[in-house]
Amino acid sequence: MSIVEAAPYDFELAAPRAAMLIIDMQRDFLEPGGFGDALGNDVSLLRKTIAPTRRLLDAARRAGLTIIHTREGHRPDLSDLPPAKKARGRFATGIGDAGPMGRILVRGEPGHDIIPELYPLPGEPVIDKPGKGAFHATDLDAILKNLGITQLIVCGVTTEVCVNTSVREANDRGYRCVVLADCCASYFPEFHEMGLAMIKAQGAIFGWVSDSKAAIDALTSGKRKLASV
Ligand code: C5J
Repeated sequence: MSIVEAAPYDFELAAPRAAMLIIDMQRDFLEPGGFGDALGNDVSLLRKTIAPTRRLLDAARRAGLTIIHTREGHRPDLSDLPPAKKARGRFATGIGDAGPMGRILVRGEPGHDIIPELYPLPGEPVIDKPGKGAFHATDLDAILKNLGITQLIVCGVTTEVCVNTSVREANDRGYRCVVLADCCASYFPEFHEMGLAMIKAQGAIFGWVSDSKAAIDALTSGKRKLASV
């Protein structure tokens, strides 16, 4: 057992039962010319997460942690895209339409793929999710249960949308989640702060909040604890 210094109190990490969950670090959200950029967002706010997430990913891979990536997107025929989601925002260019990096949030298109800096290694599961939550209409829960995973170290974008939704879903399914503040981001910095505050409020009502350094310390030479969780 290792200790991850976290708020509202230390997170007791059991590495053999922990997975790193990297949410939606896709070109459509993080790169100029993607879906996020087309909506008028400043993607540099999200790109700040790449370096710390990469450092943690390297440490997690060295420690033999299970690594799971997610991508938000839809089938090319859009049969899994609810009309309500397609219509939301009344955007001139929306999900399924042609964008600078191919059809927006459509599986198989360049913009839908994970950014090269964090690209999955062969064997690391990639969960294609049609919704904001990583558990909705996916096999993530089955994969985690079959691997004996009970704890999630969560990174990704955006803090208040897909990260928050996924952490709430995970919490309801009995997983302990620690969300790393510098490995998550929002196009709206105040939503990032509030998204994290909501997770750790009321004695970790949905989970814990920490950072990449504390997680890397725990995975390498971190403080040890003898008790079991
Ligand atoms: C959004 C996400 N914000 N990955 N997706 O539409 O947070």
